[in-house]
Amino acid sequence: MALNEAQKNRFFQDGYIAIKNLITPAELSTLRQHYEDLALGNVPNFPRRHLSVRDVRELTDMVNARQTQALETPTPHGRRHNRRGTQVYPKGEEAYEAQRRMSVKDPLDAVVKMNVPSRYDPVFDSFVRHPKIVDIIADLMGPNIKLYYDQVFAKPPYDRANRYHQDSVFWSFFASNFQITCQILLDDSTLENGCIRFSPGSHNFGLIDWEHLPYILTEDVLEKEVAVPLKAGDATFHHSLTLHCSGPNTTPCRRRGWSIHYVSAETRYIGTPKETGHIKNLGCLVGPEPTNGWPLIRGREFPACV
Ligand SMILES: O=C(O)CCC(=O)C(=O)O
Repeated sequence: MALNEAQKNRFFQDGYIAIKNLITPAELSTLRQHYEDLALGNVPNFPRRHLSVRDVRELTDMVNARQTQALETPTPHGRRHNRRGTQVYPKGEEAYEAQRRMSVKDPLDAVVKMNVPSRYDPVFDSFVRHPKIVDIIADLMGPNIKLYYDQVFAKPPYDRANRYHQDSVFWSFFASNFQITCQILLDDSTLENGCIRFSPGSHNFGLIDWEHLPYILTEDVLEKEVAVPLKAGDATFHHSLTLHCSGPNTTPCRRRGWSIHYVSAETRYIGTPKETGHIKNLGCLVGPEPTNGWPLIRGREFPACV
């Protein structure tokens, strides 16, 4: 057992736990080096479509803004949050609009997100299978574990806040709403550079769609929000129903968090044809179809499941 009873209880009570020093400084520096190789195009088979870079996203934002102008003006939502349409996000990004539009000197600072590094890099792959992570997942989820997906939230200098969400809202093709994300910090995360923030106990609210989100994020719920600043090499583990967000990066330094999303191998896949097409494009399958298509990390597979 990797977690003690108190840690397990805390995960199921709050919907998340933080683990200090999950990886060693040497492991951290290897991961950073391999991240750089992927990001800078030194890994020839890594498709560029798996990288979101700032310029492209800013353009996309501008197009979206034109289409949803009525929703774009933020209004206060509690003391420390704003609301844009039905989206609730930490305050503070507005002050950094000009810095966000400045061109970057270091190409790594253009990266907003990297998708599925574990599919293309043996070091990332070895970590998604590493007992020090998988033992914790097994303690919380059971012995049969698959990898759904992994992604690096790179949060470049002056990047925007990440809105409040439940991961399960994006994953309706799974018949269960219990997946677990392990996020390993590749840089120190602080209140200033947009550390992750959780709404403790919110995994007990059930699945909440976007339309209803602002009505669950009431003043009393938002007041209980817990920001979790961590050192590089530390990690958080969170339930896929736990409401979470991250603040804007108000600093000139990036804040990378590598999120590894695990799913129980006993989870039925119920995706529509459209979702199945989307999943095939994501590049996270090892089989031809989503049913029995995701990489087995530990234990065994089940019929009609992932
Ligand atoms: O790092 C972030 O900003 C957000 C992370 C997140 O939403 C996740 O890992 O599910």
